[in-house]
Amino acid sequence: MVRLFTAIQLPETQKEVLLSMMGGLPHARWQGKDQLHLTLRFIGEVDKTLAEEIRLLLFTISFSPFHLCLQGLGLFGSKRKPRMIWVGVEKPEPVISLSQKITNSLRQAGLPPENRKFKAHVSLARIKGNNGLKLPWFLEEHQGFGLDPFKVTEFTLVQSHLSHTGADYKILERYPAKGAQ
Ligand code: 2AM
Repeated sequence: MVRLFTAIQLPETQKEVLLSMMGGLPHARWQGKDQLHLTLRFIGEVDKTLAEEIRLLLFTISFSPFHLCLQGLGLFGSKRKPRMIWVGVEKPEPVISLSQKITNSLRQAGLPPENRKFKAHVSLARIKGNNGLKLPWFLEEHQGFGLDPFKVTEFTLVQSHLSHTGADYKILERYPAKGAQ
């Protein structure tokens, strides 16, 4: 079995800025540089035959290049028990549209849509335990945060290996936007 998801990879310069924000929060497990990405659709565990079918099927998706602007911080989980700190996307419509195209295409391989509503984000840190007053401080500190837009010219199919040290991601395939080959 292989654990798959589709994602937009971030330029090195954007990752460097995100890395520079990390720190100062007890109980936060920050994402490493190679773990930073924007998930378009989580697929999960599939057998190797289906994985190959998915790899080929995703080539049928047609999308135009678009600009993506990472902006703002948010939390998953409740206010009292936050699970994750993430960076959001300004004007996420093209990302949502691409995610929907992937979901529609994956139906042809018999994969139902995800239960949870899609929220365009880049995960920064998983939070374990109580951060006390530090988390509001962190959010306050980075209020108004935003990066320069970058051009998305492809999306990727990624394999995830889970281990006790965290997730290790390997890009299996790249799918260029129209005119970006
Ligand atoms: P996250 O960043 O919000 O945790 C690989 O696991 C990627 O797929 C992660 O970026 C993760 O999102 C995302 N993902 C979405 N749904 C998932 C799920 N049900 N289980 C694990 N990862 C999921």
